[in-house]
Amino acid sequence: MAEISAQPFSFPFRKQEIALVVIDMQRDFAEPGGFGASLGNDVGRITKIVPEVKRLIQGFRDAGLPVIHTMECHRPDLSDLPPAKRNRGKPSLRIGDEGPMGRILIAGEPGTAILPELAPIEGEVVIEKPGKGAFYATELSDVLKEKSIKQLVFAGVTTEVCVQTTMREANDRGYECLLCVQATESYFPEFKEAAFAMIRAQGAIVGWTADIDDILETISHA
Ligand code: C5J
Repeated sequence: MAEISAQPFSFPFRKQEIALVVIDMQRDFAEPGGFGASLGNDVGRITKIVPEVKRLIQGFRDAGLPVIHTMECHRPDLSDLPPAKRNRGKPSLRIGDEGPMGRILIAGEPGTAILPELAPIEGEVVIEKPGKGAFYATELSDVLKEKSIKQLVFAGVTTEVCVQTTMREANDRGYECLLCVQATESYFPEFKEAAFAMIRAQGAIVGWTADIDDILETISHA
């Protein structure tokens, strides 16, 4: 069986069962004036990984493997936004407020869109999610079942929030999860490293981590 060189040990690669999930590569997390910046974060950290995320997506497309994108966003009437989420912290702009790129994290607004360099192409699934995890209140489980997917490679932002939450949700649902080290980022470098360590500890208790070139190398021979 083909393997991807990974930590804490090789990831068993099954071509018919694998998909890439790109988490929340949205303008709201990567550009000034968006949600990430409103929380006081350095969004420049996120834009730096765009070329690597693009390379990973292209590798999956070239290998004929599915790519799934997620977007953290809410309905314009905020009916899927619990007050506990809207009121959390002291951002300069709250979810639903009008910002320089439209209403913060609201479906259909310019700032909520996926970065143009990473835009989904025809046929790729886009999951709109109101939570940090991509399984909560979405159709993701049904999509994966319908495609007989059992292995998920993860990219996107932020490592310790939406990426790790989704990996944990997926792990509990029986998916084998692999996080691409170069294609994920956090506003906090120490949290990114801690997330990698937590994921692969105790014999891959949540999943695996791997370098992008090792992933691309294996899938290119698929
Ligand atoms: C956050 C995310 N950090 N996509 N969202 O609020 O990680």
